[in-house]
Amino acid sequence: MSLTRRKFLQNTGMVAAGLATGQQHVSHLSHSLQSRFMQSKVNRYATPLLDAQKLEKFVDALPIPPVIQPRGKRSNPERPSEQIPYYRLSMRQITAKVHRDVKPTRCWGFEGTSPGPTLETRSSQPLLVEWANELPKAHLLPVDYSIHGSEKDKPAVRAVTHLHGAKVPAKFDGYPEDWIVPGKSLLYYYPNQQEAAQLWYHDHTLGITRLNLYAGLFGNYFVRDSFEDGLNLPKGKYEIPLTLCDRSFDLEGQLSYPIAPDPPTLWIPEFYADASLVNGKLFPYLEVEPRKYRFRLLNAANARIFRLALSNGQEFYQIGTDLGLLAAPAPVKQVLIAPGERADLIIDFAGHAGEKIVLTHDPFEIMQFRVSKGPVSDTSNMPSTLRTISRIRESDGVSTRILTLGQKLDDNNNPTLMLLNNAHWSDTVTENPKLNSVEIWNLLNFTDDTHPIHLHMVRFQILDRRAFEPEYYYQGGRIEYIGPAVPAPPNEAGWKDTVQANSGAATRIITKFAGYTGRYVWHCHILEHEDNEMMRPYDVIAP
Ligand SMILES: [Cu+2]
Repeated sequence: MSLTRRKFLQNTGMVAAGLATGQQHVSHLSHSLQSRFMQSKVNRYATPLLDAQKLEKFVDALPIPPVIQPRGKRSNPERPSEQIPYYRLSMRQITAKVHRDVKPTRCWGFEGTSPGPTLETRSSQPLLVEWANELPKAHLLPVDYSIHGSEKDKPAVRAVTHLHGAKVPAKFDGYPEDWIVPGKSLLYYYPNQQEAAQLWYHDHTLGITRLNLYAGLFGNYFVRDSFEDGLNLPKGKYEIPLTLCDRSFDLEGQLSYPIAPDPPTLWIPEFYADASLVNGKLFPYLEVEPRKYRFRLLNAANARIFRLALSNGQEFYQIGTDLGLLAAPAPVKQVLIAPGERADLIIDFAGHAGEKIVLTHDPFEIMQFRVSKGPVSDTSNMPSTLRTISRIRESDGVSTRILTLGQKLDDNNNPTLMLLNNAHWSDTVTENPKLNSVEIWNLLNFTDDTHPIHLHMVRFQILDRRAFEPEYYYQGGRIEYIGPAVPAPPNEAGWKDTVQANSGAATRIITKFAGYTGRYVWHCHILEHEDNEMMRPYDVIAP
């Protein structure tokens, strides 16, 4: 335990209390405290900020990241006689134009763009990616050396890429400690033995993931399959990726990330800004035809949960979740998408020829759709049933793990770190499911935040969410439910890899640990939380 951590524990009396009850470290931050915290410690920027809301909106066309082509073929590490596509994606410092009236922004991207290029592949088509760190030696953003894994003896610039949603052998998963320095690269093998889905690649370096993603290190990776092809969903120029993240800029157009001013930590508990980039642009517009479009949404923000709707109140359809299609389209008027999650949407602009429709997040405008006059012919289809999703039966679960989501506070009730099951990253592994076993994980959230919890390697289903009384748990480890078990709504009833675990609720997920044995991680996808201990290794062990 570092001195810093011990000091916090002693300051808050958590060491003694913890020994007495076994339930230490789990604390509850009230809304008023949280807002006081936000005012007192957050929003500290080194330089004045650009008021992005004052920029002229909808003056830049929505960029679509290019699709990357393989550089050639190389041997499959599993079957050396087979030649498979080989890609190379290099991380470099670049400049980007985020808006017509904002000066060019220094950021980090892959192959010269942020978001990086989109990788398109097919189910069961294995491939290799060489992730090359060609970044400069100095970080773009202030590094907090008091965070675990990010101490002064580590080089400031480190990177390791994880393919979110991929079922891959552990050594190619982008383990947070497998980072490399500028000038080095990692050759990763992706079997793609999984169904069609929107995956995404992003940095996962221990202690600085929030900074590396903020700088721009992420991109999309689509797995396609013949089943999905057969549905005749909108495709080609009618299928558009929308990658969202919020950012702050200084008056020179440079990325600005706030720091807490009090030593010893620069860490802030969550990053929020009131302007959002879509595919790297602020307030872009997209010209569309009066017909159906398929939008592949990705929330790549550090902490922002987007509540997306259309300005005309129009209904649209969610047809897929993190790991592929739902059983049937779910009609929605808004969609709530947390960091790490994906949403596959169909919006039908037929009947709206000539209109301008804005995609909104609560009171904020995100982007504009300009519907052309038409008429057009639309031969695409949105079937009323999409596919069969067999539910994993609760009775197949060999065990239920109770896992707490908590935080530690300092004397002033400011969060100092976030914890899963009261354990630190470096503590002994406690989650060790057997390969091909089914487990239920019951996530008890003792904080005021929704935590998007992500498990690597597996796909899971949401069983239910249910309010519980924290006091009973503090006092005796008893889960006292105080509300009905609410099953996942239709638009969450598919295969997931990230789940919104809401405040005061027990969120139960069920999964079969199919795939590979080895060491993976599970963590909160609020990147400030993930970097400050809300991440744990887990082992899939041989049965
Ligand atoms: Cu969290």
